[in-house]
Amino acid sequence: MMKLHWSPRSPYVRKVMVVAHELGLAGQIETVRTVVGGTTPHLELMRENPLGKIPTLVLEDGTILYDSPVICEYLDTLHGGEKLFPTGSEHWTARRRLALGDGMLDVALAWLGERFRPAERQSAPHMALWETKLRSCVDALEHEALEGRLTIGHIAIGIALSYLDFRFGELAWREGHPKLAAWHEVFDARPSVVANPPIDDR
Ligand SMILES: N[C@@H](CCC(=O)N[C@@H](CS)C(=O)NCC(=O)O)C(=O)O
Repeated sequence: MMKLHWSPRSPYVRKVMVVAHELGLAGQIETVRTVVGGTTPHLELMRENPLGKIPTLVLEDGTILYDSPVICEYLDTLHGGEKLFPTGSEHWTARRRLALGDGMLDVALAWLGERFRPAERQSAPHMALWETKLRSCVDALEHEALEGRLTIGHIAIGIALSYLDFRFGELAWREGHPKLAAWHEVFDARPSVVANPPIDDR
């Protein structure tokens, strides 16, 4: 078994788990609930991943892999079917979309962290900037042709939009984005996505 440092709150972990399910590999992964975040360093995790971040994957031979794009790409080497990281011209589109979805998560997590700070120490200009960026991403995504076969780019974007639902419902990102909303509804119903719901467990 591989061991995955895991949390039901982490969208990066969720992306890895959706990939594992899509590829039929979920049964080969033991998930270990690992609590990170806040200001307390997770010293034990840091021995495996000096960044102290999840997801971190430990292979059977002790090899350690992070971050989530690296783990997803590794899992994609473990099967003989159609690849989530395509080759040829599709490769760069999938990669760029992966960067876009992950970038949205990076912005959303920065914003979420700011919200957890005492109100008097929160930076309104930063929060306004992060909101503008997320809205810009959703606007751009409305014009992405996301139809077609599933790639890692689709999974990253689908997970990022679901994370907006989970933590930033007030953004109401579907408003004015009917194509994207319709695409996401189908994504959200995939068994791999349904099997890995985000849960705020503390
Ligand atoms: N680029 C990383 C981001 C991972 C990440 O930031 N994970 C969060 C949890 S959602 C984390 O571990 N935060 C703890 C910390 O930054 O100290 C990836 O794609 O895996």
